[in-house]
Amino acid sequence: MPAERIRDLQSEKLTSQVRHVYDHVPYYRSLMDQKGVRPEDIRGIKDIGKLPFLSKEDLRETYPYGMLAVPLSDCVRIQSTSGTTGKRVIAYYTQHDVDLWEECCARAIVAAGGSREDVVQVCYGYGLFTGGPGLNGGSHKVGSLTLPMSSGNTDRQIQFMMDLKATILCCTPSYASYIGESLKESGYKPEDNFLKAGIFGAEPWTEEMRRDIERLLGIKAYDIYGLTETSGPGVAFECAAQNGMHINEDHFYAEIIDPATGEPLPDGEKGELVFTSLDKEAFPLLRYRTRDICVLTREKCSCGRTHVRMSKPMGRSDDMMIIRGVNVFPSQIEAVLLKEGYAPNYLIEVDRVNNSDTLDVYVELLPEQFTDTVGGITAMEKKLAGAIRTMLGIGPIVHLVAPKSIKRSEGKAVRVIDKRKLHD
Ligand code: DLL
Repeated sequence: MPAERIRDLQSEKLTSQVRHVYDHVPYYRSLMDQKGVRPEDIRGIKDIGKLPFLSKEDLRETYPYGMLAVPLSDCVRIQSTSGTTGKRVIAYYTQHDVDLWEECCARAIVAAGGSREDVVQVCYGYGLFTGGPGLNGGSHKVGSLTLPMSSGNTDRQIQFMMDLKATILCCTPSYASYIGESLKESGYKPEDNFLKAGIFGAEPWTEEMRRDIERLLGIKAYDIYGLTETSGPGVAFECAAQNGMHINEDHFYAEIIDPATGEPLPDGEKGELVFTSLDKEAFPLLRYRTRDICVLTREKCSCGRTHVRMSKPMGRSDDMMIIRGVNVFPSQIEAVLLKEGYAPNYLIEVDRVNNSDTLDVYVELLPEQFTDTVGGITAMEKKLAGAIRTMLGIGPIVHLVAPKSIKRSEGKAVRVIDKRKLHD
């Protein structure tokens, strides 16, 4: 669709979406009222800047049902983010919303060369995480044979991949790399498998990692982006040009803003990505601040698609990290330390070794916790690591260190050392 027609379509959808949200979500209505903006003031995309922003804090405030825009009985599904302590986001879907989401994922699969002739192996996690269900639904829509593997059990992944001749692999880039290494260790060469493409996302990855994975698996590796708040994966995806991800603009309107001032920035400038879902029914967020830092471009793409492209996320405007595909806030780790009776003197160290994330948490003992039996310390470390694993869903290595041994900062405490070079 030519760009002008897309804009007309977006304007049409936005005006009715704003009315829908205003009429059914009292929380957003009061935000609009506070800003002095009424649904009739929004006549099209040109007016979108008049609307208030939403952020994770608003979702926390309204947990669990406050953002719902339809009766609960119209909803058929929820999905949710990892993490607890009020950071968990619950997304609701009507059947229409599920269809729309799966359609977006189907487009990603087709853009990666998928068709009904393909065998799509989905090893994103199934369950509350959106990765598995999203790509699973997209693959069904395309008519491909879908292998609902979920993540883990790599030996079984490899067995199915080889026996059923999987042609498209969907998982996080770290897991793709791990599968590639495991194939190699099992004696397979890249040309031995039947894969032609991979659709990888949910965490930052570099061009270098792309080349590694492509070489290891003998495939073309495509990026896919999304977040639970907007449905899940499929908000944007790469085409054969592998030069930015096309945003499904007929369903999601994208803006780039200055994260400090909230001012909109022109195409080509780096800033925070903001999404408005134009036709979701149950959980239709308007001007949702993703905290992902990106650049948008409307330059013509060689694939012929006219949808705007986003760069790979280049960082975050908050302190969220993605470790082994799981969203982690330092405050979640701190909450566990306090609950387990430790002082909040800690350091989180994240690294990426052989394309796989490592998480080490250094925690100071209180003087009264100090014990000189090695066994005692090891048991305490194990217990704390278990409590953090329960909170995050991924396990750290905990190092209990002597009281006052973690360097104090004179300004803002430095809690995180991220040694991964995630952005090119
Ligand atoms: O990660 C949805 C998803 C599943 C996307 C499968 C792609 C594939 P959340 O758990 O809510 O949703 O995490 C969303 O992950 O704000 C980004 O910071 C990050 N993220 C997602 N895709 C990419 C990507 C899913 N391709 C958060 N590159 C987002 C870099 C990504 N970061």
